[in-house]
Amino acid sequence: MGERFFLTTAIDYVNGSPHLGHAYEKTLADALARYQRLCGRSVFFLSGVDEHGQKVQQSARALGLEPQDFCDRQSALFRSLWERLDISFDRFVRTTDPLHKEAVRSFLQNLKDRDLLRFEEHEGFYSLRQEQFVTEKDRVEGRWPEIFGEVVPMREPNYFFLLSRFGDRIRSEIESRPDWIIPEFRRNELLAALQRPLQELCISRPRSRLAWGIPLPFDEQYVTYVWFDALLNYVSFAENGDGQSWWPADLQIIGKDILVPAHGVYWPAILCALGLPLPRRLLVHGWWLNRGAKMSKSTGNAIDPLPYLERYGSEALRYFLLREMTLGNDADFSDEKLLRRYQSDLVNDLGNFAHRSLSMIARYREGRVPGWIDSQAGQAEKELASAFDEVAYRSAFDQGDTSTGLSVAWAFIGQANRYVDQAAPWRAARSPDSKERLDAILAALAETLRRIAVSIEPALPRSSRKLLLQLGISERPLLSGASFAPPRESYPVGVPEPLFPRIEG
Ligand code: ME8
Repeated sequence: MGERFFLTTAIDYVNGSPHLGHAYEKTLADALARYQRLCGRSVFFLSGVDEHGQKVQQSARALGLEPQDFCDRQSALFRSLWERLDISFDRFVRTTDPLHKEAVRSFLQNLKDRDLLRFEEHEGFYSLRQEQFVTEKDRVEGRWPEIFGEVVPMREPNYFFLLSRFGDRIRSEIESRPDWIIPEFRRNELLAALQRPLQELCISRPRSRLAWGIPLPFDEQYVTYVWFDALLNYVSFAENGDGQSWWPADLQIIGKDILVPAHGVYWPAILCALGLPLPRRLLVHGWWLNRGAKMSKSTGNAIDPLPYLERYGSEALRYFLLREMTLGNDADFSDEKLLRRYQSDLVNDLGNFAHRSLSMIARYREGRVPGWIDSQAGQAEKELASAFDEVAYRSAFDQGDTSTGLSVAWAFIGQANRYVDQAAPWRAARSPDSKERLDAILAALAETLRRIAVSIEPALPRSSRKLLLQLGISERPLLSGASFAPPRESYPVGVPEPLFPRIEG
């Protein structure tokens, strides 16, 4: 077993259906998990759904369903979408899992035993949408920000986690880790937020008001605050079939709306309180927008990935999401952009190169790639051999930057297509004196196709596998095998079949 890599995603609320924003995050995590496997690491990829809380209870009621039945139905919806998108998680979290409920209860008991919880009456304001107490300080120009939805006055005795005790500690932990958050400007935002004194965190909700949650182990009249429950999934599910915890995570992927305070303040404080290490890194992505507005369940402008999956297939949707979003920023989704990427990058660049290469091998050498002879390589083959910038590719994927990583792979594909045009194997095929030249070109093409298949694996796992199988390779690819090393013996390849059918606009 090689080095280990543990990565997690946010767990999605099941009160609505999965939308394109959720699909992006899971695809991003999947591409990075596949990249780590490509580097030879042993990967544990954890993802799942967040099933408790008021919003879930309300949505279930609105449909006349029991919350558990509603969660079963919704979770299946998320899972089946991730299967269609080839999301290769190793474990799927459901916070209603008895294992998780027991773990949360024991964490709470631990905090209680160590006097890190206080029971007191709290009088203030409560955001119904965020399911949390808010304070006067949260008002912007006298008004409650829209993200809070309806805010009502509330007076209620509750349990509070003594968050303020951990402010200095988490500030210094984060200050000492310059690359703890990607991108860096998010780290600055978090450090700015940590300059203010921390309020204690209310971690309970009275059962009389909210029945759908994990009961506190020491007071059954209360259930656990949904965020406290949800964050703990990362440690309660951190076991990957080997009986050991993989915590701390190497990478936690989340959207920008849940950095401050959830993953940047509450989560490190909870970990410190439990004596557990912080995650090694957080990757904070931006939002997919629909005509400039964040898509979300509550505003009803969410884009359903299904029709796009049906029209373009999972590979195209994955590629588009990974390529089009600049890491950390927001991006506007549009049908035209997706169609453009599909036609130019997938049909014309990748599909075309694969098809031309395999067709020429079929036509000129009856489907056998000629064995490679070093002395036959000319300048053009040497340039092609060094055309894949593996260092740039690795450094982009190591930073979670799939867009740059894929642009490196596509620069290589572009070079491969130019090589075909310049080497013009059809000309060599017409001249009986050029047999050796044609052999060298065809062997270089097959080898280039193999390297391309390796480099696209994180984003396009199906196409990668199809191409490798056509080249007679069934083993799992490794990035260490992406350098130019064409076989010296001749070998047979499969019949070319189009990877990406043309779609009319
Ligand atoms: O926040 N574009 O769940 P959630 C990109 N259950 N990403 C988006 C997005 C968009 N338009 N909309 C949402 C929750 N996301 C909690 C998480 S983790 C312990 C608990 C991202 O269903 C969002 O940023 O509202 C988050 O990372 C994830 O989808 C789940 O959002």
